[in-house]
Amino acid sequence: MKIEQNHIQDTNKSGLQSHKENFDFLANNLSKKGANVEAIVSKLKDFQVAIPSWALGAGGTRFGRFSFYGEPSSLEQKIQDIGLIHSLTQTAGAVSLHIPWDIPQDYAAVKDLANGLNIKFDAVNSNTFQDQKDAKETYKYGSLSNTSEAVRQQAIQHNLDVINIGNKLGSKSLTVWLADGSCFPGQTNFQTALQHTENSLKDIYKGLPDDWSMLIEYKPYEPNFYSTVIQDWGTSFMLANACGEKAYSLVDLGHHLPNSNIEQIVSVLMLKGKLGGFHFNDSKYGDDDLTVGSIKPYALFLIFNELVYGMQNNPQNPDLAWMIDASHNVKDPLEDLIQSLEAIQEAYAKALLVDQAELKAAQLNNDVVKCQEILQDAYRTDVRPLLAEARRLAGGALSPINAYRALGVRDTLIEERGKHTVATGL
Ligand code: AOS
Ligand code: ZN
Ligand code: ZN
Repeated sequence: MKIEQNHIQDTNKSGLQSHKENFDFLANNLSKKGANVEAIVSKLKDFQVAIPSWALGAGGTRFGRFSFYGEPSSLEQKIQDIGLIHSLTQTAGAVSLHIPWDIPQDYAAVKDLANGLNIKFDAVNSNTFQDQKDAKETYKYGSLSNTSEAVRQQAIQHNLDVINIGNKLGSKSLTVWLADGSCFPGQTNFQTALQHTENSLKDIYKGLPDDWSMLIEYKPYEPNFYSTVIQDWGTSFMLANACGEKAYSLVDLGHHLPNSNIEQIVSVLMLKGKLGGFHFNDSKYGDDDLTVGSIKPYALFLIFNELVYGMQNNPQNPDLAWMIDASHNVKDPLEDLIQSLEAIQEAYAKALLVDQAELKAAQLNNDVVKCQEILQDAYRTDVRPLLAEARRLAGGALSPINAYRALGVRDTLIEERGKHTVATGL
């Protein structure tokens, strides 16, 4: 299935007049406050977030998995699904592949397909947290940190293979997330595990093309429940520094202990030029991978406020690889992704509304109340007409969810692919 431009325009028709009124009203008010509305809308239009190939099927837990029907069963179908949400939102112009779940059979065909849908290949993800079919060594007791040299070599080689695959598709970064750690005190030697990990990462780094970056993800626990080798941003930052200038930390919103000040982590990493990638999701308890903005939208806004500040003030930090890293048990995965994209754009738009000069002046005066007023005034603004306008200008839907339903996308996918489908991957 492909969504044609004229179908999107048809679904937009009935809402166009009221959108125009809402947008003009908001734009007027914001302009009076000194905001450059045109610049904000154009920034929203340019902001693209990668969709990971594992987010397109219904998720699940060890307690069960319920199909949503019509799920993609090949890499081509996954890219087609991203094409569908991209045509409606104009925000999902990239895919992040997971190897070995998504090894292309025919590279030229996969590239052509993505090209035709305006989808780029973002970071490629390696997988050393599962044993692969016919693999000689097992990752049961770790991969890059394993006490066995043969296991470490196999995991290093896998990462080099992933770089090679990504290179053929035009990717420019490798994301390394390790499940390595221990479940019980005494099970591993912390120092040895970290040292092995550092050396292994350095070996992978040696195989990184010049124009590539390596993104090192951290996570405090799960699947290991006592210790994780790369447990926090400090460890990831240290490893990135040890590897070299093309290595960066990657922040996943779900990978922090409760109440961590993620916006401060983002800010420090950007100051040091070491924030390379970002995984969006939301959570109540741990790495819940819920829809972005569904639980803590204010925290998301505060994080975006630091991201925007960093993008404007930290030329030492590279452009970030943005990705949604979510999974869901009870929603249509495509609707879930549309909601996540909307929440990301909303937080970004609100952060763009913060008057940085005014905030700085209030900070210099130690006017604590004023500082809070400035942030909350931006946060409380209903920016949805700005998002809709950015989408409209780019040829997308005024309301992607409504259009998705009106166009009967899921029903068509079920017709095409059948009811009893199982997506590959997680
Ligand atoms: C795992 O918790 C991490 O968030 C990874 O980024 C990602 O979810 C994993 O690589 C998926 O396979
Ligand atoms: Zn992640
Ligand atoms: Zn995660």
